[in-house]
Amino acid sequence: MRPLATHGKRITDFTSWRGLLVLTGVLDDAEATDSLVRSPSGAALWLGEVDDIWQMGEPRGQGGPWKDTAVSANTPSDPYLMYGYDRKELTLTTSNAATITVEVDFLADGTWSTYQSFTLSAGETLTHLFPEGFHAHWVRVVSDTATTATAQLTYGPADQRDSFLDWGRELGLPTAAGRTALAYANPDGDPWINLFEFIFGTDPFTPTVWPLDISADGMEIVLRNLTATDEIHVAFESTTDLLSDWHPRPDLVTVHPDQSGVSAEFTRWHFAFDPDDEPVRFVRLSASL
Ligand SMILES: [Ca+2]
Repeated sequence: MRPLATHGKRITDFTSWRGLLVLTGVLDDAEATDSLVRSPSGAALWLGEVDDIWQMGEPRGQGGPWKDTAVSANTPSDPYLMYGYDRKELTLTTSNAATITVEVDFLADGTWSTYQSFTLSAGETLTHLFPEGFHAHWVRVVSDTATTATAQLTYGPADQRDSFLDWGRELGLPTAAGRTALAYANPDGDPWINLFEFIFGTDPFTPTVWPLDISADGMEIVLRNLTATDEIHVAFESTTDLLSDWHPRPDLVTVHPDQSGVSAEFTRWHFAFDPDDEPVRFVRLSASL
């Protein structure tokens, strides 16, 4: 058993047909290719080779044999699959001081070898990165002490998720039509399309009141921390007379000194006004995919 790909696609059904692999869940706006068969009603199927699965995204995942699990001394956990993943990181936590030994079964033949033992104090969390190129088929853990412990593994590059689509899926928003359709939909009919609900961290099903605080010296707003892989670009733009062009003004934006009440995935920003030499300033927030 080994993973071939981790894809994040919404595959609702699959089958084989005349030696081909057939998948459902084609995006409404997917480009026409030789692999797609579309009916007059628009429903589409993907037909390809089983080996095409290798191209759908490097295997990755998170899980493990223990999660806040009450464990007995010297009793190995269930085996957990390790084979086929590239980067492998282990997180161990224990409520009581314990030595937790990681064992691996290299060949899936039931022969367990000690990989390494980790001695943890009560309440300690330890993270261990397996060496590059280390491969085994199964991994399990065993504690020398009865305790409540967690052993979780993070496999593969963690940065290939689409956080915007993940956000939509978790909230039950329709995501089959892709990022753009998700971004522009506005199920609660407030002034904010889903793209801004994602950036503000607001509920796309409940109309949101004006999310800005404005005072004499500037504007405050809490925004989601975006990375390059999110492929969402946010800019503060400004003009002093509405007649000239809007200009991005990153120079006026600073991290607000007060981050109270702001969760780790967000930052409160301050967009500065200067009432002395700029009696009027218009500000807008732009976002693009
Ligand atoms: Ca909305």
